[in-house]
Amino acid sequence: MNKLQFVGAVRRLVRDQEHLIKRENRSVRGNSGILQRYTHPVVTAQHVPVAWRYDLNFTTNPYLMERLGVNAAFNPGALEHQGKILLAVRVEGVDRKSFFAIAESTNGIDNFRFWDYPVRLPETADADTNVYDMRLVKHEDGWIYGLFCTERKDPDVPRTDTSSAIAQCGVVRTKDVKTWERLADIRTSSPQQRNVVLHPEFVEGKYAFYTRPQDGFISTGSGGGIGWGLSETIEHAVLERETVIDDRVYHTVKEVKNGMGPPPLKTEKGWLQLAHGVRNTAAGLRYVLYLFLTDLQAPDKILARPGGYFLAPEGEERIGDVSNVVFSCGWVMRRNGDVLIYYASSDTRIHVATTSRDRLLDYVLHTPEDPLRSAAAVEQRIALIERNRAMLKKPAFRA
Ligand code: M1P
Repeated sequence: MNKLQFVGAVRRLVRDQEHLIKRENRSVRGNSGILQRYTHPVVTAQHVPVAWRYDLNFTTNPYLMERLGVNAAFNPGALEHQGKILLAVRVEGVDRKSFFAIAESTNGIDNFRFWDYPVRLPETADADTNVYDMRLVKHEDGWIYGLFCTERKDPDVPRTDTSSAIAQCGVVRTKDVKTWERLADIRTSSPQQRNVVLHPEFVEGKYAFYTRPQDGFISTGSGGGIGWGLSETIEHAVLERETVIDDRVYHTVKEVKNGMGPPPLKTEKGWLQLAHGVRNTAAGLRYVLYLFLTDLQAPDKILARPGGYFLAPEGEERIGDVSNVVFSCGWVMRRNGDVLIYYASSDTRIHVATTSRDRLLDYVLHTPEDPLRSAAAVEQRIALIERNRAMLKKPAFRA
């Protein structure tokens, strides 16, 4: 390639990316009545700016190679800020290191564009090897917090074990989503933590956290449910007591493990909670999303628990780096009650699903609970069939 061809190739890269970013995202046909899916993912590795991946200097990169490739863009925190939808995207380089970068859109459905630079996340004295899955929350104390997983190699395993790691919850805060202050990692009695979420309001005058205690890095051991704990301070948060509020249950969508998704949404009927549940299959772990409702005054008390999953991987969502996974750590409720749910599929790309506060409340309050046995599930379904047969006999349904 000569210099002229190089310039042309760079221009094509930029033009193709603009086309991708500006592509309209239409809702897809087929409606469960619960939520609306969309044709295209909203953010992918290809949305990451060309200047973050290629060396654009002909002299130092005559073949126009990606020098710092990006493998995936997934599991974003989400926030409505100054009229824009911001996603704190987990961008994963080809070297497996994840970092955070803000992508912004006006409508939250398409035209997501990364800001000029990724987030420079301050470190603690104990440097993070890998950081991921940031949950953004506007807390009533006036700060915007980002809680994320920080992972470091386990120092207590034999030298031959090069995989074992320790996962803990890191905390940063900001007012403008540009400058971040790092606080101490959260301390709990559990050996490992992932999926820690800060509740947006004080509870009993304290900071309140949803946790996911776990013994091992992948296997949760004696942990695995969604926990709850309070801390006097946020700067050095310590959860003296952690109680499991939503446990794993045999032969349900959360048999192996579960974890809180984004910070809950406040409604007049309670806090809407989105979580992921994991079960094991011959093909590996399967991650789906489920929903429940908790009490306004006591957010650790579950009021309604619809059975089954709310969203599971479909079509191309089923395939990726870690296949058969949907995972969410960000959603936004707009002032008019519209809800934008950001979920990643198979640890690879980000999608949006839209719904509304009223639909979600209807879903959590009127979807039957998991009956936990096949015979009981049949009775549940027969009761529905009988009600529907009576309905279908009405004149309006005939003709
Ligand atoms: O690979 C699926 C997900 O696995 C982990 O979630 P959990 O701790 O609940 O199993 C996380 O690493 C998450 O980032 C990932 O999407």
